[in-house]
Amino acid sequence: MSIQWFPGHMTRAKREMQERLKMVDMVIECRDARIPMASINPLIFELAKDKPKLIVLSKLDMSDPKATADWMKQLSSENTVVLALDLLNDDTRKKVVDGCLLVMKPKFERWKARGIGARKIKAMVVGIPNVGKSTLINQLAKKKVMTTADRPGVTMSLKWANVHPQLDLLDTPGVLWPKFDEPQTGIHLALAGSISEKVLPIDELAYIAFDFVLKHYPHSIKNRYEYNGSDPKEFFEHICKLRLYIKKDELQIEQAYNTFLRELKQGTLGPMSFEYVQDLA
Ligand SMILES: Nc1nc2c(ncn2[C@@H]2O[C@H](COP(=O)(O)OP(=O)(O)OP(=O)(O)O)[C@@H](O)[C@H]2O)c(=O)[nH]1
Ligand SMILES: [Mg+2]
Repeated sequence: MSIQWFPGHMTRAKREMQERLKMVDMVIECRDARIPMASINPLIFELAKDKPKLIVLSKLDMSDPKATADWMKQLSSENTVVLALDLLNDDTRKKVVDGCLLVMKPKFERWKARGIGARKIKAMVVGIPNVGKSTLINQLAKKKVMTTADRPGVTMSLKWANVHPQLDLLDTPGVLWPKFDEPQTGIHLALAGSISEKVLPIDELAYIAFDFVLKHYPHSIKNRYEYNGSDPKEFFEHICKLRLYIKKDELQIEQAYNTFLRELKQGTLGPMSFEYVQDLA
């Protein structure tokens, strides 16, 4: 399966982000807790590699708690602090501000040694589409300063927000990269909703998703769809009958694919992750 999705605004955004990176003290990298590997943007990762970094694993509420705990350990390092958050419900403001202060501490100390007083932190919020960058900024600002929606490609330009006495945040558009080296990456992005579904062959993705869920979370299939078998064709036909996706005696199989993928992506089947530390090569 070959997946490509790189709208024009992303090329522009990448160029602008490269410019603005020089002016910021640190980077807040939002990743989806369900896909902490596929939601790394290698372009940004490379550009920002020397900056202090706070990684925020968003959508904690939708992820597999065990898998996310493993990722938090795996991703922490000397100049990287990792938080896992349900951005909509956790005490996001306090945790993110504390995380920024912690990761900036060595820099503050260097400034102090050179006689420069502590000043407001300027942080750029980066990440692939739909991971919650604008949501995080709104939670910090305690009001809706950025537009958010459950589809990729909502934010189209860079915008500063004054969110806290110690912190200014720069919202950026979700940026992907022109080509995925690993087809697996594209599949994971699609399962989590960070790539437009229109660029994918829906039947292929639905079959892959079914096999994955059956392997890792078999109970969710049983509970949600009252299906006990293991045959994808039979499963999607079963959904058609269960949900009455039938027109003139014909099963509307595409509708079953769409329903299953949508419910998976929205977390209706229960919390699950699509990537595990154990699968790292
Ligand atoms: N359940 C859950 N939903 C979240 C969380 N964080 C964000 N969302 C939802 O995810 C969707 C995308 O959020 P946005 O803040 O628009 O994402 P973005 O990264 O700014 O997306 P782009 O601007 O398209 O790059 C919205 O519907 C949010 O409500 C979370 O922690 N848990
Ligand atoms: Mg946004």
